[in-house]
Formats: sequence, structure tokens, C-alpha cells
Amino acid sequence: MSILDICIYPDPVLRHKAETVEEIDEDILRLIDDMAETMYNAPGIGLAANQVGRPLRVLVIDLQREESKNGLIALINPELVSGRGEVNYEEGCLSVPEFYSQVKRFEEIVVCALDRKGEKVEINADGLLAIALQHEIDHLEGKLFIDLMSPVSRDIFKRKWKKKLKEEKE
Ligand code: QAP
Ligand code: CO
Repeated sequence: MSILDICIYPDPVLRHKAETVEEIDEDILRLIDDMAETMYNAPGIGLAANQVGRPLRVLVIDLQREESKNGLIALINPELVSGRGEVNYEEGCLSVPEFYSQVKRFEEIVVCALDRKGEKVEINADGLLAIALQHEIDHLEGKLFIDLMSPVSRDIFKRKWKKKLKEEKE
């Protein structure tokens, strides 16, 4: 397994619509393993394939992280089937380091996908898992949590990011 480089905003790959996985071959299984290792190392609780420069419909989530490595969820071709209710949560993203903002999401969702064996799975989620799934599925559509912020928060973000890029150049 290897740790992959995480693409940072505004890397254009983060805006690509990820392609459907047609066949779960060795390359896809290796990608899942590498994404999991990259997420644990980051550290993060979720990662979409776009974020490691591979615009394919693959995501990993582990809300428990260190406590046990049994919490890993790896989904292929995930789809948001339905959503209800509304929650606000302060989100962050490994591709937008050190920036956090309140974002509105569905409170409860149903997602269907394939697992790494190619079996169909249906996930009924609420709480943090529902938020993480919506965040990662958005990545596969080329969407980022900063797109969902209020206009005022977006202005703050843009100013902060410009400043950060300028400081890095110095
Ligand atoms: C997506 O996010 C998510 O800025 C996963 O400096 C967000 O793992 C799921 C991270 C909210 C559920 C709720 C962010 C690490 C990690 C940073 C992450 C940072 C270091 C973000
Ligand atoms: Co993210």
C-alpha cells in the first residue's frame, strides 16, 4: 500500500465529474487500499478518488479511525437515492486544509453502491455518517463544501485562501 498525494483546492481534478467504475479490477482494489492508507495518514475521516487525482466513483470513510480499523467503508459507484430533513454541521476537507465552515445537508439519507466484492449495498445513514457520505459523493460530482456556504462565508473563504496562497509564495 502507499500514501498518495492529496490534491489541494483549486486543483482542477477536484472539479471533474468522476467516471463510473465499469470493472472492479486490481487497479480499483489497490486504489481503495491506497486511499484508506492516505486517509488514515492525513488524518481524515473521508476521502474521494478525485482528491488523489483519480476521477473515478470510489470513496472511503472511517468515522472511528484509530480506535479500530474495522470501521472502514469503501464504496464504488455510490448514489444518493433519497434524503430527508436538514442539519447544519461544521465541515472541513483534506483538499481545503485548515478551513472549516457550517454547511447544510440532509439529516437522513439512503445510498446505494457496490462494495469491494462488487455486491450491491444499501446504506441508511443519519448523524455524522450521513454528512460524510454526502460530502464524499459531492466530490465525485466535482462539488466541494465551499460551494454550499452562504455568500458571506464564501467571501471570507476567498479572502483567506488568497492570503494563504500569497504567504506560501513568499
Ligand atoms: C469529510 O473530511 C467530512 O482542514 C472528511 O487541516 C467533513 O476528513 C465528513 C481535515 C465533515 C464529515 C463531516 C481537514 C484534516 C480532515 C483539515 C476530513 C485539516 C486536516 C477532513
Ligand atoms: Co472533502
